[in-house]
Amino acid sequence: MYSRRWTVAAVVVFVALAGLAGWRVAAARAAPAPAFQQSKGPINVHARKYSYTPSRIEVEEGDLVTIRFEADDIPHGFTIDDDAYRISKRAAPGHPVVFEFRAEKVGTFPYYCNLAADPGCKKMRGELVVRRRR
Ligand SMILES: [Cu+2]
Repeated sequence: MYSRRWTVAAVVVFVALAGLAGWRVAAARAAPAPAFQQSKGPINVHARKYSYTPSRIEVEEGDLVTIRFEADDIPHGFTIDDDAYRISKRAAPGHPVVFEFRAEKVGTFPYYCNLAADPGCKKMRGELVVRRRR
């Protein structure tokens, strides 16, 4: 009769082998593409009363994302509240901010303007979509 310890060990070995096999298959399929995509140049995001252009940013998992954030009329913010993406940037007209991050978490993450000077800013919404890499 197998002890509980051996059962656990067998499961660990199985998971490790399955993971390794899966990784090999994925690596072969992905052939020339690097595991992490380099930045494709900045994504320009404009903010003006009271919206973002674009209001949807789509990237792929693993991308190094560079955003150039520019306010066209009054100061605006670009904030994402998430454990994976803690971003809070502020741009004033004529003073764009450029920042980058690694898109490590798949999902849809809202961004918004957190500046309180103009109450209309509360309406500003966009979404960052990080697609799973195939
Ligand atoms: Cu704003």
